[in-house]
Amino acid sequence: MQKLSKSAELPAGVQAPTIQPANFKAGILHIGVGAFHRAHQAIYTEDAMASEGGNWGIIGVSLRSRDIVDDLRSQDMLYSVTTRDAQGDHIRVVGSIVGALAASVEAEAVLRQLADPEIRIVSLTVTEKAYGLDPASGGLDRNHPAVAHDLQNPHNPTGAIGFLVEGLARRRLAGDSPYTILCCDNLPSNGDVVKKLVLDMARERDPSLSEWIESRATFPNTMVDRIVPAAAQDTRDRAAGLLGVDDTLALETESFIQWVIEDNFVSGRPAWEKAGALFVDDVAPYEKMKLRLLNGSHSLIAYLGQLHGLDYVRDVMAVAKHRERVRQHMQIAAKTLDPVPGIGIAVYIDDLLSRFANPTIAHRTAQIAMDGTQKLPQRIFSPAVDALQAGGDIGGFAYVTALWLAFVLRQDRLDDPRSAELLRAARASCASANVSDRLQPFIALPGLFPAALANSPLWRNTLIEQMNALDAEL
Ligand code: CS2
Repeated sequence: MQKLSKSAELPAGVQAPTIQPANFKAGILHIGVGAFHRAHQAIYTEDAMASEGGNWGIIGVSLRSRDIVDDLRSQDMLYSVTTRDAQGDHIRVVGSIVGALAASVEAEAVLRQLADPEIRIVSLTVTEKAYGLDPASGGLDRNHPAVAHDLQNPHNPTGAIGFLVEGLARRRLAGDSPYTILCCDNLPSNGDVVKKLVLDMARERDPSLSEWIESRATFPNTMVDRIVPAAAQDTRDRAAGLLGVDDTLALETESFIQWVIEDNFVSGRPAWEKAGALFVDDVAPYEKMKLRLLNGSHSLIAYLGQLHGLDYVRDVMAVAKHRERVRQHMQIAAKTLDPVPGIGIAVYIDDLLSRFANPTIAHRTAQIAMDGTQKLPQRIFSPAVDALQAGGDIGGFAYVTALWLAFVLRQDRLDDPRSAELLRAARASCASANVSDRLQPFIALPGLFPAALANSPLWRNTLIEQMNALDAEL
């Protein structure tokens, strides 16, 4: 079958790119051009350019995979996104990506783009673990492989923070303005977090570089939301059926999409509000709501699914007692939130329950279960700390933590940057004779639990109770 390309004729019913990519120059460099970015920011950007113009084409950079870059090049940077829900399928071809680079083999080309003043925004979706954040200090983790490498080799970076800093250093040397750094990963205060990491790394090179970045660059916080499962062969087959051509990069997602952003850009931005993005002064209440209600429940669903042999989120939601657990979890997590302007929490919760149950979306519980050490702090442990301090209900948060530990205890290998430590702790835990000692090897892992939990007898006892209850249940 012929491949998707700019000369492919798209059948009626397929929404063609809303802009002519060739008419737009690049203004954004995006690091992490995976499924989420392509089904979220790339669409907002295309719609914003269609509505208000502006040279905001995206150069998609992949830090590790070359395949995605090769695939984009072989399809003239085009790919399709199908939204699926009760209303049926709607497919569009997206044209906002105007170039692609694989940083592992084209690092200098990436740095040249970062140094080019036409690039006014550098955005990122590289997943939580790629930043090299030390959970205990909130600063740079010097043992993180990319951080360690980039501190030693600042001019030849391999990691996200290293590229950002070297790009900014080149701008400063040339007398140009810095770019806005826009983190779109699911981290609390994601802009503030990345700012601290960038400043930490820059300070190691040259304190005056760090001062320049601090006074000139901006790092708006953002909340991003859209459920975008990793594509499977089914996804590509369905897309080929609708497009009449092959699309190696085809994606499927829900129709829901949300982006809340702080409006603090150094040299302009696309008119993302024309595409539905919400600009606010403070993203924190939105992001807390999303991380604790959506992502926290997602982790609950993922471990329930993994422990009960349920492959997809929708399968977990189809079991009444699990669905009820999820609803209860959202209700106790909602008690830890601040008021969110313009959003009714009860409606938000109902919407989440139906989004998770969407029978047309095949979102693997295994995908969400990955990287627990990177996800649970903001999704489960932080609300647990808030609930503990407010004398509230911590049982639900202890339950998700116990599910995660039960999952870890049952694995021979784990997808998690701290897998070796976790599996060692799991072996020690299994070997302990006394049930109340089973938690200790995990509590002893540095920075795994926030101190407010690790040092709380109430939290530890509740967690042990939940671990024992689960043993009886599983
Ligand atoms: C999920 C998120 O994989 C995960 O951990 O919880 O990717 C989730 O689907 C998105 O944040 C939804 O916006």
